[in-house]
Amino acid sequence: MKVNKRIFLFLSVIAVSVVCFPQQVIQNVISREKTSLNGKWKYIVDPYETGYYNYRQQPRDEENYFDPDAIFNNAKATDKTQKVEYDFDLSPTMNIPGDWNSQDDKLFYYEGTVWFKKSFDYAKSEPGNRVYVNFGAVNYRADVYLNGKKLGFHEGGFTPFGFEITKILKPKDNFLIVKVDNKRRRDAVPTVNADWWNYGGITRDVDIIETPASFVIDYLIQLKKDSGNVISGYIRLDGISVSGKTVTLSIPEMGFSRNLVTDEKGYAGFEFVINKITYWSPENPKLYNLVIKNDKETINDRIGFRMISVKGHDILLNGQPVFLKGISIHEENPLRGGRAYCIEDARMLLTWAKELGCNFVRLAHYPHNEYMLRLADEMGIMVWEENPVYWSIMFENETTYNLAEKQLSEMMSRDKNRSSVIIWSMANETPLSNARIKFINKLISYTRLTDNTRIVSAAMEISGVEGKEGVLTVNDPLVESVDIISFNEYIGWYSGLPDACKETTWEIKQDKPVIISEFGGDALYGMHGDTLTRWSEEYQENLYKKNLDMLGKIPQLRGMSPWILADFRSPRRLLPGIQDGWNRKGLISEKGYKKKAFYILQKYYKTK
Ligand code: GCB
Repeated sequence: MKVNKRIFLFLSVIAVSVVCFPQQVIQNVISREKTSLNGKWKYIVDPYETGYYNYRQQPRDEENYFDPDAIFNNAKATDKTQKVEYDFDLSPTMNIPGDWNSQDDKLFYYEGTVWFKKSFDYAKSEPGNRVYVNFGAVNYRADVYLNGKKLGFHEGGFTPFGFEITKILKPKDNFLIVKVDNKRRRDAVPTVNADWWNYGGITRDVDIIETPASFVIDYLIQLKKDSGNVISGYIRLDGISVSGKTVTLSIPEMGFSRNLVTDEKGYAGFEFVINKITYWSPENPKLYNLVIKNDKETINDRIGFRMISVKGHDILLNGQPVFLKGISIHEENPLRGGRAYCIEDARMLLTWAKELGCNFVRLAHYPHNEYMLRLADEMGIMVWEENPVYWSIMFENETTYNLAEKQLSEMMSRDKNRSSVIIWSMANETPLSNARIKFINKLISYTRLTDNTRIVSAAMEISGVEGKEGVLTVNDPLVESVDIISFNEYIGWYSGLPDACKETTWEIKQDKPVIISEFGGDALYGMHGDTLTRWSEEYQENLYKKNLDMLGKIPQLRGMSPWILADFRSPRRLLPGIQDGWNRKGLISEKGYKKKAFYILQKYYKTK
């Protein structure tokens, strides 16, 4: 291959910039001034990453010349002698947001690189304004280019990121190109093995956000820890002159309004006493309008105020003991067989949870889209949010730790204003080792330092008590570090038959509340048999009955989130005619039909 020839052919266009732009996470993207880039995007499937690596396997975005073979350059042959081996204009389109697996049959099992392109014009409403591009999430790694310039990359499939594009944006004919790569990696978070579909693509909203030269990039507002009437938080400006600015914060319904003056970093903390607050709760999910006014911008949000804590065996919501009637949920719309991404998907899933009688959901096993949290706020559903530290990630690897902490911090940053979020979960079913306990304890320290108002937990595993037949416990040093002891148990499915529940007792010595973060078993909707026939609805129904009887005897039991609301896709589930690529532990089938066990749990929750 002769690189020189290529340079010659495209001499008219000079060097690509490799400077990356800082990543910025903007608080409350949903209610900002924005232009959606959702809709049809062109895409090119590139399994060998030809558009990214040259034939010496060097990234083309590190070359110091214009390379037409670099797909992010969106090159076009301009005379008959030229050769360009791709063409977005001749390529198919796909809906964004949306995973590629459910939109193109050829990509159902695909794990690799797909390039996406969106062209757009953009006229700023004021010349001095700044402009950002924001992605709700891209699974798993995104390399982002605008008009041939690299904006940067983001790793982690479930959290938002964005870049400022003020200097590159043109009024006409911008082309935004994203290289999306969902190859699983041993050192990534999550790692190569997980029990869910590795949906690839730009799976959440893409927006252009326009802001004044200095703008409120972030804010926090909540009840101060251990206080029922002190509202505290901060606002933070970003821009060139952020010092000494006045920003007004008001909650009209409380008759509250205050001017905050920023320090030299653009930060203004606040703390004020409000004596009459209607607390947010599942029974009365009261949200207050919050208005933040800064010079030329107004930001609106809806905020609930509530206290959550643990005391002895109890979980206290606004000072009162509460039982978490929950269900686990994957971010999937089973009816569509793809990633859930919009408010309608969220409404379907959370309405099912409400019908079941839930006041709590566990959003497993990674941060779900923001609509879920906002709707949970509105519907009065408490939420467990989870970092994708799942099974056997590389606990001894520093890169892996950094990736885990980054995703945790992005999740916490996005959802810190949601009253529905009561629990930050660090991990799920991770194998005991020194490296792992160090890793998770470090995440816990990070979490507590960042947010002292919520509860910390992790889904742990169980083991037998030595010398005591049929007695189970949680023998994991993590029980000392978490606020709530949560564990997954599969008695009647992975261990023994449902009747084994009758012979099982629990010995949990810590004076902490206990949540069963998972239990359950598979059933194919419409398959019937006796209570011993695997995969039948009757088996699952009986398994629920027996487990609920057994778990009810744990004195510290303060909640549960059985596995799982609806059947979900998993490449690990291979049994033809029954699983066909679906994990069948749903209480609702992939077509939306309720299985018998649904009604058992619903009845149980009525008594709670
Ligand atoms: C578990 C995992 C969950 C699986 C589930 C199952 O323990 O936490 O991700 O999907 O079991 O169905 O086996």
